[in-house]
Amino acid sequence: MKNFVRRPWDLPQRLHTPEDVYRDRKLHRRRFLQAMGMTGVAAALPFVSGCSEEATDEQIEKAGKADPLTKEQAGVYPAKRNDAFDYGRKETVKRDALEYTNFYEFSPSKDSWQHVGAFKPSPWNFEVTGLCAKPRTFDMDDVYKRFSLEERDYRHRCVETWAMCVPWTGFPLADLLKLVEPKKSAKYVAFETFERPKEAPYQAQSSQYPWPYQEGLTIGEAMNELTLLATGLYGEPMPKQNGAPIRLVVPWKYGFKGTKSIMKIRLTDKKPPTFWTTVNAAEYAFEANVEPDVPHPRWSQKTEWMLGSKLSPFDEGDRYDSVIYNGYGDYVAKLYKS
Ligand SMILES: Nc1nc2c(c(=O)[nH]1)N[C@H]1C(S)=C(S)[C@@H](COP(=O)(O)O)O[C@H]1N2
Ligand SMILES: [Mo]
Repeated sequence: MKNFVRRPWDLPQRLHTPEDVYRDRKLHRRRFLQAMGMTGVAAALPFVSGCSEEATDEQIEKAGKADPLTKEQAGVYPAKRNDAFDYGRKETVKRDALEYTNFYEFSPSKDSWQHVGAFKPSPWNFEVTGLCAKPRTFDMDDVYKRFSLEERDYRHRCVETWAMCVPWTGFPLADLLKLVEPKKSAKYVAFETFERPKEAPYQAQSSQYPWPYQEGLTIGEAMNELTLLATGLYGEPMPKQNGAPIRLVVPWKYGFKGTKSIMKIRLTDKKPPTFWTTVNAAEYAFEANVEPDVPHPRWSQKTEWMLGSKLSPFDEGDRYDSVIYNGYGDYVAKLYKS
């Protein structure tokens, strides 16, 4: 939990946070206090809450930073923005997207940035295999040299109902698949991450889970122009906790499809097993498109809340109605017409 009211001896937040963010947070704080019935005199009390020290933006950024930029990377960031995409909402504050993440290999509690210290995302190779004419292995310098990277503003929707709007740096997965020349028989693409219990503490602790994390798409979904392999976030190389050095981004599907830290891409004729369908098929389907009218067995999917907008678990946050295909129907609805 966060400190909602700073103590007199703390550095004022505005000294290390851009002014608009600071103003935003103050607004949220006021709303929270109002929701708790603490207005007027009570809101002026300096010790309303204070469970633990709030990390600074710098601490969070530093914890997630991979190695210094290589020559190849340095030329890439920030990549040219693709203006065809915009959120239609306010961009999520960087700090919030780096602080609150799902990356079970490190932690089941959204705080992976605190547990990625031993993770080594470079050097990094990933192989592309299976039903294709030219299987091959890429290292990250290959990726930076061979593909044309761009920045895209995408909405992201987690199956747990939180959402964010963030600028990814990446390139269409289709560009990579074309290079390896998929065979006609390839109907699915499977993605797999690492198995490194020495670097990933929760992977070491939770042998009941079917590591390594795996996901899959149909070949049509994988070739769709929206589907990205992302190497960066907010104009910089991908923070460790967001999936360094390369991850999948599939913005019309629930976030768990977006495999982080990919080590294998495999073309196959069979629907691949996936991490969450193996853990709980009744709750996490293979297709996993954002569909507001299809409730999760334990909660409604009709609305979503924006990361960074809740100041306590009791706060509603900024809520929006969820949209079919997360609003990307123009690009993908055709995939699901039978
Ligand atoms: N390897 C791996 N990839 C993963 C996950 C994970 O636990 N492990 N979590 C998924 C889930 S549930 C979501 S919502 C997104 C979150 O991406 P973000 O933390 O960068 O916002 O990553 C997905 N990719
Ligand atoms: Mo998620």
